[in-house]
Parts: sequence; structure tokens; C-alpha cells
Amino acid sequence: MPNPILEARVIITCPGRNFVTLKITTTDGVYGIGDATLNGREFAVAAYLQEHIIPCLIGRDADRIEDTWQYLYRGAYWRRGPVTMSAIAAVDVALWDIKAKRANMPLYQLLGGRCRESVTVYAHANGHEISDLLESVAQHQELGYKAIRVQAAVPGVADAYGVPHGDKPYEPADGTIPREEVWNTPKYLRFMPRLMDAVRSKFGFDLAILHDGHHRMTPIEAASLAKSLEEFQPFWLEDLTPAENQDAFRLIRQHTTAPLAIGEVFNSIFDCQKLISEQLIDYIRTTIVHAGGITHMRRIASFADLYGVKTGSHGATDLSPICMGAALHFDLSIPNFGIQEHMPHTALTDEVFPHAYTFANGLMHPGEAPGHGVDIDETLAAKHPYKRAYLPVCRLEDGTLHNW
Ligand code: KDG
Ligand code: MG
Repeated sequence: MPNPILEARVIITCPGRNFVTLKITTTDGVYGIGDATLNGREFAVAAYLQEHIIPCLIGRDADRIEDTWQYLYRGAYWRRGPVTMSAIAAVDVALWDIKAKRANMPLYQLLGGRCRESVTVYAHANGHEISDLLESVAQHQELGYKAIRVQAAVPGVADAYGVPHGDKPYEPADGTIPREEVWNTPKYLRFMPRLMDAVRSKFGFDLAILHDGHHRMTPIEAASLAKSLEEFQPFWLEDLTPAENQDAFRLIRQHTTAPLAIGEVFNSIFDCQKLISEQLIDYIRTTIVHAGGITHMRRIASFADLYGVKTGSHGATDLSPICMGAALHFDLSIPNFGIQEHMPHTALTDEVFPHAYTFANGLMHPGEAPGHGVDIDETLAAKHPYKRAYLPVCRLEDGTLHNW
């Protein structure tokens, strides 16, 4: 029996930061929701959905998830890109939500059932000084995290990535026009071994330590950083250099055995085809919302599994709780799961998006609610309208525009 789509709507809300949600309802009254948030470019995806996708969805059979994915991807003629793939992801996740609700199953069961008991997540620790960072690591350990990302301000550098401004929790999208940050790579390269040494000296080698370079190095600088940190046995080094040129990673790989992770800005399997098939990385960090939804993420994970590459999905707070819920079902159900990023949302965001997923002891579980287990309180969402916010841009000390 077909299950026609009756209605689809875009909901934009800002409970502290902006989120875009697609809600699809079928003629039998079941609805599903998908995250469509693209930080700093929210209305591009909203318009793509509203003007170009929703008119084609009405009357389509909600059960035909793969066919709808192909229809939106191949059918547009114009392929890939973060806007297109986030819009497709929102449809895809909403349709998986509907299918699992109709089957009266948590989504991970429809995806083949669980491959593990729960999902290991990593937290963010940061500090203005190494001493604050060590305190932050200790606090996260007390919360039960077994894997922690470490970032700290670099002496003599105005703006390191991942360090909060003042006492507020870290949230980079805070300017009504992009804030400009100033960066110095040589100082960072000299500082990082000191930071890693301090963390290992205090916490030993059992704690998994991660670090994000946020695309700021050239390939040879990245190779030099990875080589200098190898003795501290990082769990992974993330986004050391941009990967529009996937071959850049070959150079890094030639110099180090430190595990490498990348992928949060990727939106297609073709962005990581060479990185995976030539075993130039160890973790692929694509996200449900930016890489075409559950359907495309399963394709990327299956491909990665052939080459011993594990997943490590992006999970920053600019991905809505819907993305987090969907990611946890995906993480539980695939064989080559590596780790999941976890940045807790604010209490208000959690109120707008009530969810079945839980955290305890460094582990998360998507819960047993039918569907992906995340909902949206539309009345509350409407009380928090969109506020324009941009990610920062980054410049070198001489004014050259750099990668943020
Ligand atoms: O919107 C950009 C953030 O999602 C990104 O800066 C976070 O690098 C990030 C991470 O690893 O969480
Ligand atoms: Mg990152």
C-alpha cells in the first residue's frame, strides 16, 4: 500500500542558535522530521527545500526512500554541494523516521539491528591556558567521557580554534557579520607538543585524546604536526589540512602513523573516494545532515569498511538534536563505527527538540522510541525566531585570508 506524502514544511528556529527542520506528513497522519541546518547559510537550504523540493514531494510514496533519494540527486541534474545534500538529507531522515514509526520500531532496528550495546562519544575540553584545559579534561572525565578532544589558546596567537570567548560555552557562530580572527601556524606547531605532553603527563595513556586542526595547515605543516604528536598517541588528528585536493593526505601519511580524521565539510562519497580507497585516512567524519542523510551515509560507511576506515561523525551543536538522534541510530547499526562527537545542546534546545536519546558514562543510546526518537515542539520553536549569525573568518597576521 503506498503511503503518499500529504504535506511538507520548513521550520526555522533559534533557541540560542539557528536550526532548520523539515517536517513531512503522510496521508495516514504519520509525520517525520529531518535536520536541514547549514551553519551560517540556513536560508539557502530552506529555500531549496521550499521552492524546489517540497512541490515534488507532495503525493510521492513516503516508503520509497532510496528512489526519492535518487530522484532528488540525479533528478536535479545539478549534483552535490552542501546546500543540495543538506536538503536531500532532511527529506531522507524524515522519510526514515516515518518508515520506522509505521513499523513501530526504533530506526536502528530497520537499519539491521544493533552492532554494539551503545555508542562511544567524545567530548570537547578547552582552555585559555593549559591549566584550564587540564581542569576541563578532568571535569569531562568525571562526567564519564573516555575520549576527549583537547583545544587551547596558543600563546602569542590572538584566536585559536575551539576556545571560547570569555566564560560562555564555545559557540563559533556569533557574529551578525563574520567576526575576523587572527592566526599564526608556526606558533601553534611549536605549542602543540607542549599541550599534548601536559595532558598525557596528567591523565596517562588510557584516555583517548583527540585534536582538531580545523583545516589551518598546509600538507607539510600538517605532516610536521602529526610527526611531533605521534609519541603522545592521539586517538586522531582531525582536519589538519583542507581536502579539496585529496592527494594532500598522501604527503601527511608518508610522515606519520598518527591516525587521521576528516570529513565534516564533505557532502558526498566522491569527496572522500580517494582518501578511503587509498587508505589515506583512518576515520571519515561525514555527518548525516550534510552528507545526504542516512541513505548516503550508509553508502559511505560501507565503502569505508572495505578499506578498514571507521566512522567518526561530526556532532557539534550546529547540528540539531534530530541529526544527533539519526546519527546514533546509524552509529549503532553499522559494523565499522569508530566514535561519535558529542557536544551537548543547551537545555532550551533540548526543550524545543525533545528526544529519546540518552548519555551516561561516556556512552550514548538512541532509545527505543519508534522512528529516530526526536520530535519538535513547534509552539516553543515559534517563540524563538531566526537570528542571523555567521561563522568567523580567519586571517594571518599580515591580513591574508586563511581557512577558519
Ligand atoms: O559549524 C562549524 C562547526 O560545526 C565546526 O567548527 C565544529 O570542527 C568542528 C567539530 O569538529 O566539531
Ligand atoms: Mg572539526
